[in-house]
Amino acid sequence: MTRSTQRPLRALRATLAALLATGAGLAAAQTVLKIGYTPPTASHYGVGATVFCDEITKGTANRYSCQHFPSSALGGEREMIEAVQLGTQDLVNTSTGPLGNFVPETRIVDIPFLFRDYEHARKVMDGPIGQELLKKMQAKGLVGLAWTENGFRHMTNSKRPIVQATDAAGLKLRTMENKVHMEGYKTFGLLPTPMAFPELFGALQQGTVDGQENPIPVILASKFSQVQKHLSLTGHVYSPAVIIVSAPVWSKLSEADKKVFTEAAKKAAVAQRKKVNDDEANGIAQLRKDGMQVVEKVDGDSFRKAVTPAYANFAKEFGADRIAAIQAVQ
Ligand code: EAX
Repeated sequence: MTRSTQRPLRALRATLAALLATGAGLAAAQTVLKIGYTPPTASHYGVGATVFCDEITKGTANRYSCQHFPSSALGGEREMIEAVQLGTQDLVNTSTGPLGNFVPETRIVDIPFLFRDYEHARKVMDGPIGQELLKKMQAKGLVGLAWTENGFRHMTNSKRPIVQATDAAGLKLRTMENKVHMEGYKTFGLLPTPMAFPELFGALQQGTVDGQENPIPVILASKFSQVQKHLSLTGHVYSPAVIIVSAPVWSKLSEADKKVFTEAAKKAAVAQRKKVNDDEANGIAQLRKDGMQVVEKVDGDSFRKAVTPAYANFAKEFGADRIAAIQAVQ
């Protein structure tokens, strides 16, 4: 090699070294992850997502942070789960509404009147059954970090107070894109109309549907009192939620960072559930103030009786033993 070819080589080496240094600098710089959810920032989802993001920022010494996309800014829950599966969205805090279309095993927790109360539901989701379902998501390219919470769902409508199942009969009710819900609600005589959440407010306003069902925190945060007169505390189904991270993001994390993310999601769940508790405790008075007529004493047995025949199909789909195992959790 002559002197004249060595000099450009040395220069090239220096440039490469400089480039590598910049690359290393980039790797240590902040990665901003996109997290989406359908209700606004002030909702239980926003509370959970905020805790999650604060924790990962702290736990990774600023290497990771979040950009929030509340209020369906990235679309409905089905679209967001799909985007996380594709890796074009990093994180979602979503209900299980459309999740069964991706991970069919999770549908079991969407069975109406499966859970007795919040204590029961949270125990199942945090226990072996819920943790097993989180693992099932991995096979579908969805990394479920922890079960957060949407809450027990209650019916609202523009037509009449619902006290018993026969009052619900004939109402056109928006449902999530969830087969198990739809099958269950048909037994109440409702006409289930699946629709993505971002379209719901407009559909209620225009009367495309008579009603919808959602937990108190969603009814509050989405201001459904502006477009619905009647609220009945039917609590006909528990609506779990989950923080999911995309596989491309997950696979880049070190073991230590994975632990930070998982612990962050668990803390988010605690905060999100606390907000659900607070909204359940204070929200009904607020909704009354906002003009809703509230039926607190619903004839729950009339709904439970109506849905009993559908349990034969649920047993066929999920296994009677698995349903019984959830019911048996004390
Ligand atoms: O997760 O679609 C729904 O009704 C959900 O409950 C809402 O998006 C919050």
